[in-house]
Amino acid sequence: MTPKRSISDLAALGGIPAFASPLHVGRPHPVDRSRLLARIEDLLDRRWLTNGGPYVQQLERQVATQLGVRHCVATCNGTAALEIMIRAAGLQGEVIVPAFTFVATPHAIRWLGLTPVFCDIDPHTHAIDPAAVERLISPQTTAIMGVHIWGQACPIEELAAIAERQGIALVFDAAQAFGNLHRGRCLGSFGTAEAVSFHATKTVSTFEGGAILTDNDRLADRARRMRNFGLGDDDQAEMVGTNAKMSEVAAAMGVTMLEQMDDLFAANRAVYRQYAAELHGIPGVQFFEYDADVRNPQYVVVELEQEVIGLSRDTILSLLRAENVLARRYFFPGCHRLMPYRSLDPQTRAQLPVTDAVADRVLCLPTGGGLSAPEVAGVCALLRFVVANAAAVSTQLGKDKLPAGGKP
Ligand code: T4K
Repeated sequence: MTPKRSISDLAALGGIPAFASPLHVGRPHPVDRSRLLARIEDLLDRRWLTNGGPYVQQLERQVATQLGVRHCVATCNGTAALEIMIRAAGLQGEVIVPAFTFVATPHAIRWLGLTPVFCDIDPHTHAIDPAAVERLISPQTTAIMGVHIWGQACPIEELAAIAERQGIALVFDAAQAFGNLHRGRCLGSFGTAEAVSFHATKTVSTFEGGAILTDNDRLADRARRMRNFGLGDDDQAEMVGTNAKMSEVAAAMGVTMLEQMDDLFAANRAVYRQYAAELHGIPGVQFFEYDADVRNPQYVVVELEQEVIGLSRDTILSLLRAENVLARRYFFPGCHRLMPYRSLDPQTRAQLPVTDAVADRVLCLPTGGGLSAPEVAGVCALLRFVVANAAAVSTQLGKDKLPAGGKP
């Protein structure tokens, strides 16, 4: 990293970028190639490439055992897992979801013709606010979909109490949460069902992939059929279905990454702890601290307080990007402000003040495979430098306009 001594060293102001190549959020961890390639050779030799082959079955068994859940139904991605979970659970009408989530959450609901009803979040945990959920229940509500945002458990017990009182289902988008715990129990084993993602950017990856996790035998059986065109045991369609099967090569990747899981989680914890230590005490930079339960702090999240720093989150993002620090403003601007939702229900925006405020402040810093301790130190030093020199940077930027924040 090229150190910064004066603001003219900032790449956005004419200096050399701090990093020669880009630092990403959620860079895939390196997989044990020899083990993966041996498995790929094996599946090629066997000529069984998809449709519930041995690696998919092995992955499903291992995940179910590790998480302590009766059924794991592997799918081609996390979004398909959400869609099949919703349909297999028989949800209809309205489903209450937080707006502060990846857009796949409401899209899965809407794709099936149901209505996502957006809910506000807690300012500290960034998770769905149970008090706000209560206010959104209507006669059309059939479920609450909690999201374990940043991979940390959302308020499961409070949501379960509401769901029971109202006689509605409770399902979870656990896309970011694979392998994490809540009060000693694995996420994926709560509610009627949960859906996880094994996307390339997740610590345990199958390139693309996902799974439905449930203790409900009927739901699991329906989900298995639905992911395979709705076919029953005699190859006849018994219900409407789709093709959401996981391939053998994806499952071979998953089985290999499961073997590495503990080491990968430990690597993420080391990065998270280093960021926590090195960002400590920077005025206006609030570090998101995970519960002690979280084994895999995969996202490193800060909230940047413009009123303290004197620069907006988006200006800081532009400065970082110029330095090859490709931080991300997940999940800006909140799903309620994205199409089609903002036009379907323009009133919602005014009702989600915490989501709006958090979405304007959050920045995810580089994480994932191959990120070195000196690189983390460099990112922290850069952020510290920008904050310390905010007034001068702001004055200079008045003259040199920066491009907008870039990819959210
Ligand atoms: N629900 C929630 C709460 C979710 O967070 C997600 C997915 C879902 C549902 C749906 O699950 P999936 O259907 O995706 O299984 C990423 C991921 O694509 C997405 O899986 C994830 N959440 C979301 C939070 O982030 P993008 O568009 O921001 O990712 P992308 O392609 O920009 O990748 C992020 C960074 O990783 C890049 O800066 C570059 C790096 N990268 C990415 C890929 C794919 C690599 O270095 N190598 C790679 O192969 O959505």
